[in-house]
Amino acid sequence: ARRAASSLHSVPAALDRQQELLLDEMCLLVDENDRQVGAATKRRCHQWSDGSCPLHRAFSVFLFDSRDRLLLQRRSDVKITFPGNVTNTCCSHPLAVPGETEAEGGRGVIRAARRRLAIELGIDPKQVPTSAFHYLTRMHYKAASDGGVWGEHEMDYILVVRADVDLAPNPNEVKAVDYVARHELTGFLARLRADGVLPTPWFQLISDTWLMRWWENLDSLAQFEDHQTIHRL
Ligand code: DMA
Ligand code: MN
Repeated sequence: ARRAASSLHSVPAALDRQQELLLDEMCLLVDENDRQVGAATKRRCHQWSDGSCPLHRAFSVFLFDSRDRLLLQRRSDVKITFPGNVTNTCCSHPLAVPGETEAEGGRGVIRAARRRLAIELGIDPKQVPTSAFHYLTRMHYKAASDGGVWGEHEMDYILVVRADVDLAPNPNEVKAVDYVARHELTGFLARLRADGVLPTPWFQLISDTWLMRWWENLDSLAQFEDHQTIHRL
């Protein structure tokens, strides 16, 4: 006989096999001043307990095309943290591998960003040369994901990229992509919210704090580059 539907509630959701393998990646542990203090698995870095998890380095890419549209993604339903949420173009972590640990000028996170733009969205790294990146600033924030099992506690480098790219989204990572014009963003997010699709907490924080000012000044982003301040949000 089939089990009663109510028993589903007591069965923890199995992790997606591909996403589970990625939990073995080694992320970079940093202190509150973004000095590297070690490395730990992606699993360990995102295990939420007592209202926190280990602080690690991360990046958030905002890609704008030549028509000044922002590329947004919806996270796949098998992502371990914030599945199904709408968010900026691409987010991930620099790893404990040669090149990606380099803090100077954001060079390590830019390398990691080009790697993940290819993995998540199928963007050829040649279409996003290092020279197309602007490392603007850093944000230190913390957020629990649903269920209180997983969460984020990151030193997040914010990277703006200006490029026209060809997309081939990886369905294990991304379930939808959209280019959105500046005047469309509020309505676009409101329509998704009405359908139960939430923004990620970091995208919400960055949008609330800076996004429109950058978006209005895409041709003069250098004025927003601040590699000294760490914003605590
Ligand atoms: C982690 O993003 C980085 C930020 C800024 C939240 P993620 O959960 O999308 O990482 P990954 O793509 O490596 O799973
Ligand atoms: Mn993280």
